[in-house]
Amino acid sequence: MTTSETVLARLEAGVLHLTLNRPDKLNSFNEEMHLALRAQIQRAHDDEAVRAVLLTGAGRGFCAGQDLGDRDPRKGGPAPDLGNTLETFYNPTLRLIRQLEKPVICAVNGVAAGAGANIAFACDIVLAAKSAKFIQAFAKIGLIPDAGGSWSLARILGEPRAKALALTAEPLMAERAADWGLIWKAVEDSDLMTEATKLAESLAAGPTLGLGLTKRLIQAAATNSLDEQLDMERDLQQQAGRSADYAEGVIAFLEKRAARFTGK
Ligand code: LHQ
Repeated sequence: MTTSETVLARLEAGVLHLTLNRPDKLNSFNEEMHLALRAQIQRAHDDEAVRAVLLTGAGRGFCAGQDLGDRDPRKGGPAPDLGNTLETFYNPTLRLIRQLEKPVICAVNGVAAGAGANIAFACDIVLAAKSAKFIQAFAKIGLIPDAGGSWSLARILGEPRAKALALTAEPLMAERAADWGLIWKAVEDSDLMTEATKLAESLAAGPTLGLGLTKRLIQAAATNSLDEQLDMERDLQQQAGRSADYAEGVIAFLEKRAARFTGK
């Protein structure tokens, strides 16, 4: 696994805490940080001890998207191939987050701009500090919304709001993002990490096999017909019904005690 100071990682109580850590650059992505984040998400896939992920940023920002200093046009040379940058760095990580059958919580601690905003929207549950804002900064530099942003904004918000945000690059404050359903909750700045950690730990202690199947099911609903979805619910419920966590959940209910889930 790639280890790097650009992404701090700590496994505690089943939660893999990941902190984007280039605070002087508002945690914008360079190649090292891309690879380090990808390696940690892959670790979350591979390591049974990881039962939830909590992603946040160090310092006053969450993530300002791509490090624009990395490809300074003043240095000359041919125009960069940004499609290749997406294919090599962003898209594999976005896909890994969506495919990970464990809850991914995002605690947006400050400004989230460009790909930084859209990586947050790819996570399963997003909490944001009330002072945080989301900016589709691409329009200011002649680019299009990437890192899945054109997909998630259009799906979650519908065309009118998606287009206005993407075309104007106007900042969207956390509370309005929550009102619009783009994120789960806006919380007091001082409560963000306590609340996000509590949520992540409670999910990590939950029936994570069933939670993972639930994530798969809800994501599939975006493209499935009702018939396809009903078939999928049948198949995944069959699988969930055979899990140790289902048996434990029912027994705990009947015995009027807290369940001890193992994620199996
Ligand atoms: C930064 C950055 C940054 C480097 C702040 N890079 N240093 C793009 C191209 C390639 C492949 C495919 O994908 C993409 C995807 C993208 O993400 S494109 C969008 C890239 N991001 C942006 O356009 C956002 C640029 N940043 C901003 O507009 C502002 O910094 C925001 C609105 C995020 C925050 O504003 P302030 O709170 O006023 O902070 P600041 O601007 O003073 O930034 C603090 C420092 O961070 C500053 O450095 P300095 O040495 O002067 O203190 C900035 O230069 C640096 N920084 N974003 N993306």
